[in-house]
Amino acid sequence: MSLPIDTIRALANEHPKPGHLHFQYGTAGFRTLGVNLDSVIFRVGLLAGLRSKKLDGKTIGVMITASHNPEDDNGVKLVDPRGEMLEASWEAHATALANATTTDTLISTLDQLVSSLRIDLSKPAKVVYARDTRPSGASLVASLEDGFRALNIEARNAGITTTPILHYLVRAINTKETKEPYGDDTEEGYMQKLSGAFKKLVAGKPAIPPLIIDCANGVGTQAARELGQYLGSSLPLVLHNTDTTSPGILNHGCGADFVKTQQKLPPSLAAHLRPGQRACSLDGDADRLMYFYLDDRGHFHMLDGDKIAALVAAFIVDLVKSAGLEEDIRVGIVQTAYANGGSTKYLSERLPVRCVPTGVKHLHHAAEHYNIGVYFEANGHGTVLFSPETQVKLAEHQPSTPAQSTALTHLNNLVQVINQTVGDALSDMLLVEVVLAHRSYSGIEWDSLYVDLPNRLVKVVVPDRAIFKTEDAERRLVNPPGLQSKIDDLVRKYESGRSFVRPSGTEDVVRVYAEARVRAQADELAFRVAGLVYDETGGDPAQRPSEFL
Ligand code: G16
Repeated sequence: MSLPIDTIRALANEHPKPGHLHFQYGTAGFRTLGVNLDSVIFRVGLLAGLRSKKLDGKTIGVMITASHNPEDDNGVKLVDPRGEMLEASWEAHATALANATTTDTLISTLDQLVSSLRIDLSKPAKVVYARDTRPSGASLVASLEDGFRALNIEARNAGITTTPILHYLVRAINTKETKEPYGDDTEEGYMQKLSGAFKKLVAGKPAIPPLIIDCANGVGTQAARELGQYLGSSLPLVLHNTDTTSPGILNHGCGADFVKTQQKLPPSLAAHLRPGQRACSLDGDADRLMYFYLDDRGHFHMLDGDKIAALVAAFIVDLVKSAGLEEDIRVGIVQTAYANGGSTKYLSERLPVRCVPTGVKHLHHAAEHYNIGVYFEANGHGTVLFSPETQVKLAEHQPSTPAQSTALTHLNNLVQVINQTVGDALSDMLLVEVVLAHRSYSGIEWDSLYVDLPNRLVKVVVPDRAIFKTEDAERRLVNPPGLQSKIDDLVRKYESGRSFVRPSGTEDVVRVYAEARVRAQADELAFRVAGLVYDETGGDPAQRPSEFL
């Protein structure tokens, strides 16, 4: 069987590639201004079909979202059959297809892929797809559907939903009628699975006070609303920033990325949050989660992905011990260079900790090496993985005491409440609430597990971020030459100083992270390193990062 060239040609001609643009499948798929993505999304439709055929007709996911980015951006990522990110070797194929300059080169690139990857075109192709609430989403879905039509792909539209729900659906569809079904392959199935396990985990605990959720004016709004109905009084949710239709407000002055990068309360919550009350922010596609609270003096305290990892990992370790399984089950943590030095110290005194490059795909794979792998990026993106063998062990282990039995039941319910396919703000939120309920912690006790080193993240706009190359899990620059030693010289001047520079995978900027013993020093170090980066790339002196200098 060969490619349906005529159909592909006719449809591809309706989605021409803009001549001047180069696209790259990066940290989170393709991501750029929504108006530039028509051809890319059409071609992703084709690629999803090839991927499914290559995997013997397993269902592949396609999510149209730009997550925490501004509203005008959009993007697309592919999801592999177990709900994990697209296999890394296929990222290059995605990039090649996206950059084919004409319909003819697109067809020849497809042909090459089919033969080099030995894809049997007679196999079926199945895809499930969804989008977030961005205004450009509807027309991009139409482009994607043309891609499906071109290859005669059986496609299921999951509508407007969160990234993690799409990942859930992919795994649920592919594990249906297998020995390890992930859940009913519907949004209701997701809600029931998570809320059901949550209710079992908090049964008998004192009533949980209401939790404020900042929905970032994004797609998390409707999912949180629905989840709230399933949870009922087990966890009262109070939703804010729920306007998904007014232009320009998605992720604007709110959401998980705002909280993390600004390290402050979304202004829209100021009138609603009482001292001591817990609140959390989702990002634009609800795969990141940040908690926070105000203390008695009204000071803002952020509980980020590192704090979530510390809270959750310690709880799981205790349960494993109480279940009598500490000799059999090894719990480990995966972080990135952004992890606060305070968290790394706290965690590595208790557990094995690995550092990997930014991007959930790297963390996910590293976490698979543990029996239970807890991975979180500081930005609030993460989850917990229970290896298949561990899940069997937990399901089959015979406890010898009532205490062991209780701990084992909790662990089995955690397996259900956690969305193990990818970081999931709503699932992570339930997980956090479970631990807080079991520990009788407020935000204050949670926050006091360890003290964060003051830190600062700065974006630098440079002419070409591709010249920045890193090594050692992005902790050191190898290019431009000589820049790392200048950074090292600066860092040495600051007590507990640490700084690194990496090109963003989702925005056209270079990111600079710095931390130090005191706030002013962390700020100063960040801006001085940003200045070095700027000078190195020959930017306009008028736009040099100048705060605190
Ligand atoms: C995506 C990835 C995250 C990663 C982030 C980094 O987030 O899924 O794992 O931390 O990009 O972005 P950058 O490379 O720009 O620093 P999201 O939430 O945008 O999908």
